[in-house]
Amino acid sequence: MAPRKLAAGNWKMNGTLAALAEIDRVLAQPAGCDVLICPPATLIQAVAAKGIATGGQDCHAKPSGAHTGDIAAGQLKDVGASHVILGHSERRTDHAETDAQVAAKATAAHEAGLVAVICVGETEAQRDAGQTLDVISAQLAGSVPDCATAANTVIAYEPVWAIGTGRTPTNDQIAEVHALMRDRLAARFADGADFALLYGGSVKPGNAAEIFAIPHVNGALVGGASLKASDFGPIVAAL
Ligand code: G2H
Repeated sequence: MAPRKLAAGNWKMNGTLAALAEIDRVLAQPAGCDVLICPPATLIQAVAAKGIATGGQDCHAKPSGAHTGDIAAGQLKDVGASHVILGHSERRTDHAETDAQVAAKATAAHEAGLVAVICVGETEAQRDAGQTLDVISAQLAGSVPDCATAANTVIAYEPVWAIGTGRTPTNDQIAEVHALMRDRLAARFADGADFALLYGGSVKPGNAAEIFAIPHVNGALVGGASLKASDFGPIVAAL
C-alpha cells in the first residue's frame, strides 16, 4: 500500500476561536489528500467538530496523574483528536525533550489510538559538520517506538534551520534525507515502505509543488503557512 498523502497544519501557539473560519475556507475546496489541522489544545474540540482530522501538538507519556499543564493522549482522543505531533524541534529545544521521551510519548499515543507524527531534523551546525544523516538515523532509532506501524505513525523531516526562517533545503538535500528515512524504516519495520514521510520547514504555496515532487515526500507539515486558508489552500491543492 502506497503511503497516503497528507497536508498537516501545525498552528503552534497561534489561533483563537476567530481562526476557525480559516478551516471552513480550506474545507470548501476539493482535496486530493488527507488534511490534518493541529491547533492549540484550546481549539482541538472545535476543530474536530468540523469533521476534519485534528491533532494535538504534544502529549504526556502517562495516561493521567499529577502533571500540571500537560495533556494525556487519551484526553486528546476524548475531544476528537486523531493525531498528535511529537518531538517537534521546538519541544526538543524549549522543553529539552529527548528521543527516549518522544518514543515514550509515541507509545502512549498509540495506546490511546492516536497517530503519532514524529518529527526529526538536524541543526544548522550538525548539517555544516556533515552529520545530517547520522543525526536523522539516531533520531529515528531513538524516537520511533517498536510499536510503530504505517497506520499509527507518520514521520516528519524538519531541518531545524529551515523552521520559520523562510530557508529551505535544496531538493537534493530533502531527497537524500527522505531516501535515508525510507531505508531505515524499511529495514526496521515490516511495513516501513508504507509510512507517510512529510517534509516540514518553511513550506509555502510557492515551493509546495516542487517539494511534493521529490521522491519519498508524501506531504508536508506546515507551520506559518497553515494559519491562513489563502496560503494553506494552495498547498493542499498542490499535493
Ligand atoms: C516547522 C513548520 C511546521 P514553518 O516547524 O512544523 O513550521 O512551516 O513555519 O517553518
